[in-house]
Amino acid sequence: MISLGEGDTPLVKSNRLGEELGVPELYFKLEGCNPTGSFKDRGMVVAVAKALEEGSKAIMCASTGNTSASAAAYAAYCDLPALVLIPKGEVAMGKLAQAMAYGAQVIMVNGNFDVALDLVREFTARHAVTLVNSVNPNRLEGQKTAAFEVVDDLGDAPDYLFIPVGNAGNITAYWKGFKEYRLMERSSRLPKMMGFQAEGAAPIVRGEPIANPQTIASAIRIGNPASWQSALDARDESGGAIDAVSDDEILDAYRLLASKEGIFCEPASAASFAGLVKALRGGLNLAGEKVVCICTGTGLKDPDLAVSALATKTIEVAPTVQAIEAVAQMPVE
Ligand code: AN7
Repeated sequence: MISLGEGDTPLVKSNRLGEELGVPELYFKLEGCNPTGSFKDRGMVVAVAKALEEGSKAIMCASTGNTSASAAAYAAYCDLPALVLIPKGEVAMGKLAQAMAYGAQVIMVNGNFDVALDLVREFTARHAVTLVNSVNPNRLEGQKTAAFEVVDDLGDAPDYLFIPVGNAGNITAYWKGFKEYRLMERSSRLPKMMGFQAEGAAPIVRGEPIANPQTIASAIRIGNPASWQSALDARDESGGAIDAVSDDEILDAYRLLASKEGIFCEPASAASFAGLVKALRGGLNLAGEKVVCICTGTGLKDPDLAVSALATKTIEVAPTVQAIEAVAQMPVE
């Protein structure tokens, strides 16, 4: 009964990178087109609707940024107070600005995301406040709709789905969605699920929690994912893989997506495409396969990183046409 217009995001066919990489059927799902700029809105709308249904008086989450932005927006829309715990100094400016603008109470914790999530679990166990992190199953019910949309748009499930992994809720939700659609005979097959963590925050790949996760992709700076086991299940049941990509690989992917496809996503989002590039370099042949990369959030979330990482030089000129002619880069006439 509530909506800020989440879901129904575009599935865009690659115009350049797919051809260059030998993956002619490559698609990008633009989750940055959701109302708060990330996929979190799909799950948050359901979590908040269910909270209202149960007569909840407040919601709470821990967040690397996007969950807090989304929770704050739906709380504002529904006139519920939102409490958001964020790791101090580790959340991108755009996301912090959103939580503040929507009027959430922002509580900075001296600790990382994993610590903040433990605190939220403890707090919500003691008080009548609804936890809206992805350990709330209603979140995954909402997020699985992205898998439905991919199948609806392609006419069947893709062969491969590449997706970033942080707390591992989203890979769990997609796999649930693909399986349910298959069961309902809306698709004839299931994709291989290819999840990617950042190298310095890759507990699933390493097989143990990481106490002090580090990566430039702050959204997936998570050392002890809540949906760890279900991510392994998605990998194993689908015959896919969960691997790590370095910050350099993430930044290369981030630049390529923007400059060669017109898709400006945030660094964590670029882990999916970085993973695709890595898999191709490792010898995976995707020439005849339908491949979807999930772009989980918009690049505008982290403008500081964009300006520093892209390091494109800007030019200053006098306000004359001649000065512009002297510097303009254009095809020769
Ligand atoms: C852009 O906002 O965990 O594996 O607290 O913001 O489902 O955690 C965000 C995660 C990928 C990873 N891409 O998804 C949070 C948070 C973006 C993200 C992920 C996140 P999950």
